[in-house]
Amino acid sequence: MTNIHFPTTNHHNITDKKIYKEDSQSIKIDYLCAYKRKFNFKPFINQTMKKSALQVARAAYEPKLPIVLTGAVKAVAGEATQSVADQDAIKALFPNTYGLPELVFEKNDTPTKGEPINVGVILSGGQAPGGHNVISGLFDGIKKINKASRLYGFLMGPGGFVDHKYIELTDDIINEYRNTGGFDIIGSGRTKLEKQEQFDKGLEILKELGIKALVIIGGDDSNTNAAVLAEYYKHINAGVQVIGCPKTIDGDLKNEQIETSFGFDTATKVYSEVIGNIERDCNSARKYWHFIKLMGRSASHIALECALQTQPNICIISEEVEAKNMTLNEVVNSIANVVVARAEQGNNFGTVLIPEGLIEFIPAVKKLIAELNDLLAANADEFAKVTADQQRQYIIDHLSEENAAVYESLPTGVARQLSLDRDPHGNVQVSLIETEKLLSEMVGKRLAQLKAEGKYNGKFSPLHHFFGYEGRCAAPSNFDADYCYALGFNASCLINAGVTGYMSSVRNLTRPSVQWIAGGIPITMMMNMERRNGEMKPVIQKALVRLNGAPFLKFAAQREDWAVNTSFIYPGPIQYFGPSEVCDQPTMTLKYEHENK
Ligand code: FBP
Repeated sequence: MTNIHFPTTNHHNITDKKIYKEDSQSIKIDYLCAYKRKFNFKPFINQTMKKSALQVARAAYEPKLPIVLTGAVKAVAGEATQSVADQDAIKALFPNTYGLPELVFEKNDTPTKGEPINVGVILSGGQAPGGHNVISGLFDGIKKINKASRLYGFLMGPGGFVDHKYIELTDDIINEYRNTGGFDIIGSGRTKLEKQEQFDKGLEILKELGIKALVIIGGDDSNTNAAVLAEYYKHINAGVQVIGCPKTIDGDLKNEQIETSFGFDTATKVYSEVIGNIERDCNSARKYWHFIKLMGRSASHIALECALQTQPNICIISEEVEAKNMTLNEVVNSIANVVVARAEQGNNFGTVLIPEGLIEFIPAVKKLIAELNDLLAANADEFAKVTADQQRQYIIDHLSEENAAVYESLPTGVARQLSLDRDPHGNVQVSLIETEKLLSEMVGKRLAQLKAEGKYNGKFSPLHHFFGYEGRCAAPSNFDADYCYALGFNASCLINAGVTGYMSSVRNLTRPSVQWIAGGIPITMMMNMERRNGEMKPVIQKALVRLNGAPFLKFAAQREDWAVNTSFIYPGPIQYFGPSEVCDQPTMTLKYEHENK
């Protein structure tokens, strides 16, 4: 029986009537759907879920844990830590959780049986393959500590925590979701947890359910919030631990201690498969230039990894554009030059990879966005009253002369997108900006100019693609299935060790999973101060592509060859069963980053 809970003051438990029939290929699960009507959320409620053959086979996959986590563990503490930058400011803001030591789990010869513990879990932000395995690892971990432990999932992200919407995650639910993609077990959301009222409201439900630890599975912003929440609960002696887990397909939540965020592996493999297919089509038809935008709100890790896997003719790396102080026209010219060079060899086709965050990295646009952020934050009420057709002029009138000129020079659609609502964390919603079309249009214009000057005589037919949502919920690769399960299981060990304000850390990831190292990293260690919505805030430092890092250098050493020659690689789909060299490879980014370690 599954208990569903309503956010009423009395918290009536409505016991579901469940009909559960199973045959070899399909499972029908039908739940009384009062719950669905109330929350408009269906974690497999009242759905007929037919399963594909792969889903059925994949359900039987047993993720491999680091060997150390298969028995009793003890937490071994290292030296006290400090934040990556702005130490005084971060220390002052986190007096209770700053400077904690790194932890590594080691085998414990005396097995310890823990007390039952109730734990809450939240999925926060964009989906990433493997989230369900983090939850199943956490579930198995707390049950191993004590069978009477219970896991509660807050619905649709941090909002469910604040609004007291939750579900108890029981064995039968967890088993439905093992090794599956998506976040649909409890849903996800982008509500920003930042206000004391939210923390206090959340604490009410934690107390009511006897929850002693909360696990927040999210990206840099959500883990920043986890650190703030951990600090607050420690400060008020709430008796609740907060643990983070590193999630994001973008790959930008990583550092010396967190080698990669989960989901990056699977998502980049999915995109690389499709890019490879496009390359093969491109090489067969020989008549199109494919402009492919890839997700990755800020950092270009996804584009870079896909380039390493598929060897396209061009891949723009936003961080390089910024470092070289390039203008949009210079980016366009660099693409046009390759189109011309290929046309000279009779090759009027090619592939261009574009990171979705590119526009924000063009230095002039970056300055403009910084001023826009402050302007919109400071004048939010006034701006809300400006009619849609007057907004452009309002912005131009209120910007500095330099930024107003840049704003005016952008295509209207792009300019408008820059001034639209930010996500709750203050980010421009770059996935809505059609950079691939903007660039191909500008390249087309440049080529027309060159043609008029007699410098180009080719044919340019662009096609456009955007890959992002296609990869975020894919069935996790073996790497992500194992990594995520280990992160969740490891989180249960951190809970059992009694710590708070830590991120679950599993390292040594280019080695077989049994050799992975498990432990915890104080979240404050990853923080610095950044300007957000017009104010300086403590945040986890985003990991951008390092231009002196091995993955970028490998790419840079080969890209001229890839540009003119057709050196495409076709990675094909993720393989879940078969030889290890096909099924268990980590990303090239991870491999190259580890090569010299
Ligand atoms: P997270 O940082 O929350 O993991 O999300 C990343 C991402 O997939 C970006 O790549 C993309 O820009 C954004 O989410 C899209 O957001 P939304 O899901 O709200 O459309």
